[in-house]
Amino acid sequence: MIKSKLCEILNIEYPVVQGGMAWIADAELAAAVSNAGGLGMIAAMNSNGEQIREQIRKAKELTNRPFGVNIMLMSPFVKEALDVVCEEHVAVVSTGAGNPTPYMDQMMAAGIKVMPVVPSVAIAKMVARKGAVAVVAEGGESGGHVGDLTTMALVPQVVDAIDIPVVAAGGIADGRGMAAAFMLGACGVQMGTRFLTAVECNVHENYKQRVLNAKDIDTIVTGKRLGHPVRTLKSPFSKSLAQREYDSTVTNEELEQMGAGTLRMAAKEGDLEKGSFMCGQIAGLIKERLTCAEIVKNITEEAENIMKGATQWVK
Ligand code: TUI
Repeated sequence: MIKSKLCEILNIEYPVVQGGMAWIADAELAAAVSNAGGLGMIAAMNSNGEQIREQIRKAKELTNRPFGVNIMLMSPFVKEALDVVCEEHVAVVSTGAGNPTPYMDQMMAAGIKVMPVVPSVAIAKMVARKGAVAVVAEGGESGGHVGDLTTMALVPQVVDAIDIPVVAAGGIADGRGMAAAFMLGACGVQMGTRFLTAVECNVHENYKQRVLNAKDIDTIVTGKRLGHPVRTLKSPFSKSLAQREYDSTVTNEELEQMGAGTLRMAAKEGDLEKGSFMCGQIAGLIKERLTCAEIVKNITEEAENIMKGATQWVK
């Protein structure tokens, strides 16, 4: 049994957090992960306050265990999202795609445990100073909006820089990755791509199939020119976007316009031509559909066995 400080702080059984994937991480997925003993996360993404409230209430009906909400800070509805998570007394809030420090006082005053996703040591230090209970150090192997550093380089540097628990994210989908994260000093893992193909994940079937069929080199990062790099599966859409990024006759506004609504098209409609299939580099490792309970239990047990066996290397 792996018990870490993260389990104590978040009141969970296994140190496994589900990433707050936009258009994908709904109340059903979050509740399934929390019922499995991990920490499920509802993605607030670009939803308005009432839509977020509905998802939170649904999750409360589906689980008695703690769950969280991920607030995407580029959303036009950040203020509404903050008010709703406070009113609904959500146990944990993680943030992504921006600096959450201006919003942390409000959440902490409402008793929420704030666990920001950070792409660098500087932001990790900032949020730790402000009162975060833990941070998720997310490497650029992950899907969606990515930072520059890899998980391998980021996690130990964040661990050394702050004295609150660090959760590793990016490129982790099995017990080997989890054990490696612990060796880097993390005390938990967050996974998104792994939960994409979970039985309880309501993402479109075409999206699941694309993840299950993906090879190691099947993802691409676009959006660097716009200041928000995003990792997706290679597709007709992402390849054409990548091409246009290098075309100086295409304006930034045109590029932004090209991306609008494409994640919804992938997640809800399974549009293989026009959709943006956000996905991490570890997709190549994911070959089966498991329940959230199997994912959480298997990865933790596998990590435990690897860590127990690690003494074989020490003579
Ligand atoms: O946020 C994520 N992953 C995401 S958000 C998202 S929705 C989206 N869709 C289209 C374009 C952009 C976003 C899909 N995937 N992961 C956590 C994360 N946070 N990665 C990087 C960051 C981050 C970046 C900058 C956190 C803080 C930060 O601060 C910069 C600053 O100082 O403002």
